[in-house]
Amino acid sequence: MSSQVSSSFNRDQSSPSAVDVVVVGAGFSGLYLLHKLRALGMRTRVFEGASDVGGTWYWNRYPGARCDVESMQYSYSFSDDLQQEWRWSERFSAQPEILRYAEHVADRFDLRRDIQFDTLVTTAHFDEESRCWNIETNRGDRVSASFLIMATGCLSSTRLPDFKGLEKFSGKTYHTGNWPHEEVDFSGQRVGVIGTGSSAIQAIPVIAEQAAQLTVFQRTPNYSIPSRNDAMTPDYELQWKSDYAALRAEARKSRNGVLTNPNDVSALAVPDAERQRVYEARWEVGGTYFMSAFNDLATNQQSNDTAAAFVRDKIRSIVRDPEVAELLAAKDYPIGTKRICVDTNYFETFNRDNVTLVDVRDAPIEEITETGLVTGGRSFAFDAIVFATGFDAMTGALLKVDIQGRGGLALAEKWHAGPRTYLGLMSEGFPNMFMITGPGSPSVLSNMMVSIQQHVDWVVDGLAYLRAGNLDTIEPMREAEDNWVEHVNDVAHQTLFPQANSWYMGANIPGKPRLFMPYIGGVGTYRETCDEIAANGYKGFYLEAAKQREVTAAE
Ligand code: FAD
Ligand code: N01
Repeated sequence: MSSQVSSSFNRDQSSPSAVDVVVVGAGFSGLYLLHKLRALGMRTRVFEGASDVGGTWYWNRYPGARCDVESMQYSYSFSDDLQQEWRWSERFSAQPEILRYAEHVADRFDLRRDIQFDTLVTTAHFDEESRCWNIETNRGDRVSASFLIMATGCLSSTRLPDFKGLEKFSGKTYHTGNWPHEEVDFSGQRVGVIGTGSSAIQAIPVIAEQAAQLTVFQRTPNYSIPSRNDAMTPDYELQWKSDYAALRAEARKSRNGVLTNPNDVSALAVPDAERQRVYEARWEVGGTYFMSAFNDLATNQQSNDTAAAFVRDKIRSIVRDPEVAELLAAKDYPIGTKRICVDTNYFETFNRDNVTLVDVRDAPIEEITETGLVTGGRSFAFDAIVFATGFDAMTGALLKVDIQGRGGLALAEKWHAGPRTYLGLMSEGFPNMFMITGPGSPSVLSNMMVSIQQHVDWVVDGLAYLRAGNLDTIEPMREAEDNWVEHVNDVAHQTLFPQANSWYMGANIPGKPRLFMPYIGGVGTYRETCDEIAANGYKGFYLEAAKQREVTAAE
């Protein structure tokens, strides 16, 4: 005779509006969560604002959108059947293929039946008496859940600057992060692109091939490395698939969740010629591997200067007009401290006759007019304007929801001076609410597929632990959280990252507290910390015994 606790947390099992877990978001995080929670027997309901799965890859349909972590690595590892059967057609796959992959995962694991699409979660309040989250949506749903998991994405809340006169423009406007589903044809058009971040750098070369005239408005130049994207070769695919388990395990232990063949040597420890040779070799391979050329590019200004100078020289060698080349060459922040970009023919595009670069650093865009925009006293006329102006990253989607924890404390209020979390997974005062790849975790500094799966596994294992121990509440201790926030900050300040006005620092959103949000201690180290904490009975968390939860006896 053995005894086991009921598989369910929520005591109100008869009501369809009472579930064990509500998951918000059906991107790669939400999909994997649902799969795992089901396997644990949790009654789970997923809400998603979009009309289908895919998250980032549902929304970012702009021309040229693709991943910059190789597809053999930017994919789920939780199912060997899945990773063996799926075939990527390119080294860095394009958005339509990544979206098809997300759809395939939803079909293969029969996930859609528990996802309610076209529905935004607007409110989530913790009820201390029932120890449940009361959740409301913009479609009038009211659900009570024992656990709330925010899988809302770090780059899902688009940012459109508050340009004067925006509503006056009579042409078409687009945001890269909320691109239409129907094909956009720029043929014969005069197009303006505002922004030169990763999205713009991918979109500009493709738009330039279509448009009659393309004008790019640049406030801050970006460092970009050629992707050298190519068709997937059977050999390369086999190399990965024949050793997937070991390679994925290595990625999990690595610094960024990607196998980049890191060179464990300082850039200053080698002669100039050797350093140049290493950079050339990485430039030829392409992609973010470049940033692993030496072990101190993120921490030593002098080392970083050598990499930055190399990329600037490359830009000068590609772009024929020396003035344009100088404008495109980033000079006032260390390379990599704004998210490094990866491109296909970005700098080359400025050699085209139909492409013009306009520097708006000293002469900001004054206003959008009926026919175009005005900057530095000059007017530009357009048929279409593309805003490649980014996201309210890491905290934007979380704080759009009216989240209230113990005592009615609003998350926005608690985080008014910046996000405070324990491990980037939970925040004190908000029991039973988890964040996937939240601020304070490696998240956006990593191969997100690795970080997403690590978080989902940790959270779902945690729920299994609670259930096995007849516990129903988990919440970080204030001291553990304070120590973690301090640690995240300390580690960030051992690097050059805080120097840049990046979205990592919240610097792209007026009024947003300026602090480095992700955890830069490394994916492998972070995983060890999380695992140790779990192995030590969830050290730093309060765990509370279940209230009157039914215990069923079973043979
Ligand atoms: P998302 O994919 O952002 O999904 C979150 C979902 O939550 C969205 O669908 C959103 O609609 C939904 N949602 C949010 N709020 C609510 C609400 N209140 N109610 C209901 N639904 C809500 N990462 C990499 O590691 N490698 C890459 O190469 C890479 N390329 C990228 C390219 C682009 C263009 C962008 C924008 C990001 C890229 N990223 C990349 C980061 C990418 O966001 C992650 O890799 C990953 O897709 C995130 O998955 P997610 O499920 O956590 O979040
Ligand atoms: O956004 P961004 P993004 N006037 O914030 C400019 C991931 N991603 O969508 O730098 C003029 O980087 C702004 O200028 P400045 C990746 O993590 C990955 O491009 O603030 N310009 C900047 O140039 C990435 O980092 C891929 O001075 C204005 C641009 O808009 C993240 O998503 C592809 C302005 C915004 O750049 C976000 O990238 C795409 C104004 N008022 C995205 N306001 C891959 O390849 C803003 N800008 C994997």
